[in-house]
Amino acid sequence: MQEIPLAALRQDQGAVTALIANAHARAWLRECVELCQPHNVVLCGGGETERQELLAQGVQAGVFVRLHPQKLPRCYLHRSHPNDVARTESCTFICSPQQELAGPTNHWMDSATAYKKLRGLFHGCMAGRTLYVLPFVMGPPGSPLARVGIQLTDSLYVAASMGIMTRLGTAAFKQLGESNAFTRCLHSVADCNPERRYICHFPLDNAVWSFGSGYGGNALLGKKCLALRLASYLGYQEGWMAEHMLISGVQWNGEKSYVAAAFPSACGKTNFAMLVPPERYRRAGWQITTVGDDIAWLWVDKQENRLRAINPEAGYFGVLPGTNWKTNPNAMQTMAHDTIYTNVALLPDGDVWWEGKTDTPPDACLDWTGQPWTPHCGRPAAHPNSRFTAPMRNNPALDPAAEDPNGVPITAIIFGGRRATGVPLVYQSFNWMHGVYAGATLSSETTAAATGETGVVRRDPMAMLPFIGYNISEYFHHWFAMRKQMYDCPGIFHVNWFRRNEHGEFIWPGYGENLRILEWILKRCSGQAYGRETRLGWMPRLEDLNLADLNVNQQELEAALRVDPEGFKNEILTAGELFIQLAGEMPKEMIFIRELLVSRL
Ligand code: GTP
Ligand code: SPV
Ligand code: MN
Repeated sequence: MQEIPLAALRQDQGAVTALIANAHARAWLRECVELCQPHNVVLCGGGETERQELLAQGVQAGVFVRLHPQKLPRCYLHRSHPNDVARTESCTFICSPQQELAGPTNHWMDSATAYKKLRGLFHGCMAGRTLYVLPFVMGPPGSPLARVGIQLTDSLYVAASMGIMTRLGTAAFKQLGESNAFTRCLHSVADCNPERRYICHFPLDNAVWSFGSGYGGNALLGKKCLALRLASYLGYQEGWMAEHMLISGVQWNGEKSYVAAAFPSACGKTNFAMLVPPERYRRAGWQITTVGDDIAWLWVDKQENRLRAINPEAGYFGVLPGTNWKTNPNAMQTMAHDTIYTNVALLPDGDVWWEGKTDTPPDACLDWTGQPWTPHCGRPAAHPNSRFTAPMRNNPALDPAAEDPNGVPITAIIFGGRRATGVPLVYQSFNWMHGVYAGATLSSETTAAATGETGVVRRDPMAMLPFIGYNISEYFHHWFAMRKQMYDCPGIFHVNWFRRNEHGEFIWPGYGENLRILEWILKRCSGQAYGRETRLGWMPRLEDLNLADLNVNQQELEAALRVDPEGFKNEILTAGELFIQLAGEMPKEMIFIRELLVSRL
């Protein structure tokens, strides 16, 4: 951490040049300092000592509570403002001169209007505060896809979190060189007023201005803002893709395969990426390793014409409720040290708790807002969207290729949603085009990851509805066009772990047991498993799945696998809303596939 003297910055003196080795970055920092008028400017150079220093300062400032030093070494609790606990899609804008670029699914603001409004808000907003300069790289350094960003923020929580989630430090300037091609990320929590909250993306200027929120997806600008919204637009222009996908490695039958899976927010990516195989699979040598748990950048390599992927992030910002030693032991181990816990309950001994961590709740604790809590007080102890922020190097199942600049080859793409009824456990699309249709019409119940009502079924194309940084019809076109670069293409599958029985219980046990479905998926991709042709796609019969040692009601399981004609008809009808929304802009492939679906009814 290094203080940048304001006077030296204004005059662009040698001392500043030595610290910030890029003239464009210096000029932009100077502009932002003039605008925000911070009390002082501090450059974060990266590294462990600095991170500990930031965290210690955060404890002093009341931003962090230090947790039990033996049970949770170097772990901290952060309590957010109670109105700042999730992504706020209503305050998220794509800004461009023409609305055409943002398309029908994004909130749009004219760039000139947005800049004017935001300049007004940012003006003087950091008076008396410290501005942290955070240079970072998304992607393994040296990867052809790696991108540099610089975030300016007045939040210590954001500065500490960016140090976990990205490759943070002055090394970013080495990657950048003299180039002007870095994402300008300006951020202030200000007074955290949801009425004055704006997360504005300027795809044409490679910039993000975020005001009024400290929450992950709104404030850690390398993540959803850069690595999904801006990157998806860049990928569209340059012929690659940025997707809301996990990437995991599967060691099986002496082979190593990689899959990428897109599930909407809080629908199981982290859990699937860190899956621990059931006992019988472990004995047979199966192993799952994690490349990434939230975002994938995918491209087609020019030698083999295969789809490959990297994880642009360096850490996990994962959901806590429901996470425990049974459902996700790798996550529990990952967050056992050097982790920031956000909006969980604090136990009297300095440990933390959230719903689902243990079967029995603690007798008493402080809830996520810091109020005394007891089991029957009628409020949750942790916020439903409470999260952990942990470096990926803590993951005992980190894939050896997680840092490989050349990424990993993708054998299968899996789309999945959270649907209580109607949508079967698994099916395989007939081909790439049909798979793109399945992804484009993906639907899921809303979760606590975004503000608003939860449990409402909505269309969430490719799990990217909140993250497509440009026009959705161009985005679909791009998905179809990507096939043309590939010699062979990954199989595309659809899963639903969340179907419920008449008592409202999940039929499928999920978590580690999801490997049984993944086995069928991988075997389908290598021609080793049977698939029955149904209206929806290729589906396993019960006997095509390995269900040994699995304690599931046979009849319910058959029901979970079934496609009922009424449900299927209803899916086609409700997917029609998307077609209406896109009006005349829907790619013709989508229309043809839909016709084929209808004719199969
Ligand atoms: P984001 O970080 O918001 O993008 O979410 P994610 O897709 O990584 O979701 P995550 O894996 O964190 O899971 C969200 C919630 O779903 C947690 O409460 C999990 O315990 C629960 N969950 C994950 N996998 C399964 C599953 O296979 N079955 C059931 N029933 N619940 C699951
Ligand atoms: C999501 O909501 O999909 C997340 C959490 O992964 S956030 O980074 O806040 O977007
Ligand atoms: Mn996510």
